[in-house]
Amino acid sequence: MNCELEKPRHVVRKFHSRPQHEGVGAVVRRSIGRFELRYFDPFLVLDEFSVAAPAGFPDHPHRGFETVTYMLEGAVMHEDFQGHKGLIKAGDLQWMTAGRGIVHSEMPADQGVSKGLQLWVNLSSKNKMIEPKYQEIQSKDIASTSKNGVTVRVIAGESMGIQSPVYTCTPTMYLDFTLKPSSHLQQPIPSSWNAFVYILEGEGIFGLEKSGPVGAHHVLLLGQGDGLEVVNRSSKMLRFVLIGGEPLGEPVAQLGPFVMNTDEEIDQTVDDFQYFVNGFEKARHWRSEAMLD
Ligand code: FJE
Ligand code: FE
Repeated sequence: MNCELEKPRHVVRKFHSRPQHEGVGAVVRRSIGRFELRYFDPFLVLDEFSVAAPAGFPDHPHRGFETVTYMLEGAVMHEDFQGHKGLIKAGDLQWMTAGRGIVHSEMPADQGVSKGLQLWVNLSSKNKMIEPKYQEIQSKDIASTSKNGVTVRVIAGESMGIQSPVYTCTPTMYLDFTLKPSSHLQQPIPSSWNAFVYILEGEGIFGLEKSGPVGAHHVLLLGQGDGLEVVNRSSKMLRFVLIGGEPLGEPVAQLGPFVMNTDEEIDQTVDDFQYFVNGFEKARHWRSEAMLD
């Protein structure tokens, strides 16, 4: 063991995420953000998405939060109304702070099916109207280390002695773990944070040993404590992400891709978007190349 936890967190809620349709012909398994789990402060959405041309997520706006796209297979072409454009390939990360406003398209750019995770992290009232910003990291540059059968890729925060360069407006940890059969893990998590696990592959025992194994496409909300204990008692690889963040403790007013604190701010946002003001100026004439094809 790399450390000893004093009070390991237990799983307090568990959901299986079934495929549903989103965007235009795309399929997502939504864990956070589904009806039974509207909000897990500061997290608004976690989607495991699968998309193949001609399906995708064509031109749409965001305000008041961040989208974090982590590709698992294939690639997504991203294009926004400021002329920011690029390919997000398998293993790559795009941490997009929409702030006061982004309009963009996210379309598959590979033969076959492109897959990934998209997380929506809420911004505090003081950060909702900041300038949009991107942090983009290629797969080869994502901090990673292995020890005793456990591999971690550090998307945000710190694990096993290594740190991500990503700046998180809302304090956030995002760790991609792979555990070989018979390996186990102890990962500290700040006690005041909300944290959850989403399983990508294989099965593992999370929290209490007697709780039994949980498999792919499940989301596990963790209760109070100072960290997470996981063991892989199966004969296959276990891969999951551990995501945690400091709760904002603020009211949430949401209308689709706009997330503010009050209904008045949502009304203002709808007006801003409709009249191309307060950060949406460039939306007036912009269409993605994907839409012009
Ligand atoms: C969106 C419906 C949507 N999950 N995962 C409504 F589908 C979207 C949206 C996405 C999305 C995009 C990617 Cl690349 C991956 C996603 C939802 O774009 F923003 C709204 N409002
Ligand atoms: Fe988007």
